[in-house]
Amino acid sequence: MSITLYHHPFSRAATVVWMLEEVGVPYTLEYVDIMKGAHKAPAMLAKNPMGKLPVLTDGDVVVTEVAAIGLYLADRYAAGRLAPTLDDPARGTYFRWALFAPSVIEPGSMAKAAGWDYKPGQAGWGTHEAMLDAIEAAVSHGDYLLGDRFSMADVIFGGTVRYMLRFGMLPNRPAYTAYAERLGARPAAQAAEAKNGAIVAEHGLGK
Ligand SMILES: N[C@@H](CCC(=O)N[C@@H](CS)C(=O)NCC(=O)O)C(=O)O
Repeated sequence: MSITLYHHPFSRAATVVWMLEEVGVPYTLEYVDIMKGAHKAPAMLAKNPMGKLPVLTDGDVVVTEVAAIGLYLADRYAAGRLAPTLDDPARGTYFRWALFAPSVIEPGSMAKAAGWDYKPGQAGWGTHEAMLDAIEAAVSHGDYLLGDRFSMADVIFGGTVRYMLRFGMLPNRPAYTAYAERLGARPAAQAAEAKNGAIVAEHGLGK
């Protein structure tokens, strides 16, 4: 099997590079020029009808959605290390926070930023304040979401938190920033940042 990540450094694919570095499997990065609409080309739409990045292929398997990609990679290549094993009750907490990122943090932050009018009891992401408190609770039981054990849930959830802190989409609560700093200090996170940065430089994107 060979892994290819269809990638642009200014997209959520940047977080998938961090995932791949944590997993430690060989992979190829395929640059997709989203500025020129290359993610909407027929060959890309055949892989992801949403016309969005990231897209990861592993042999004939196509995986989209950042959280799904992370959970897939951890189960397939790092079971028991980055994903709790099937019989480990920690899997409950692992899935809980991994899926909280795309189903609550992302739409909740978007709703807040765009000033959407919605009913918190009907919208799955609830109130913004409750979401902020839930994030704080999740990162306050130890260094990581599973306590002292780092997992792929931290890359999924933590990747979202790090991104949103960087762009001012979450308030700088001390528990958030301490968690983000712990994650950013990981060698795999730094290796990913270097790879993403090299691609920014190679394509002259930083100007
Ligand atoms: N739910 C998707 C979101 C993917 C997404 O929105 N990707 C953005 C880049 S971060 C994109 O491709 N935007 C370009 C577009 O929609 O045209 C995921 O978690 O992967």
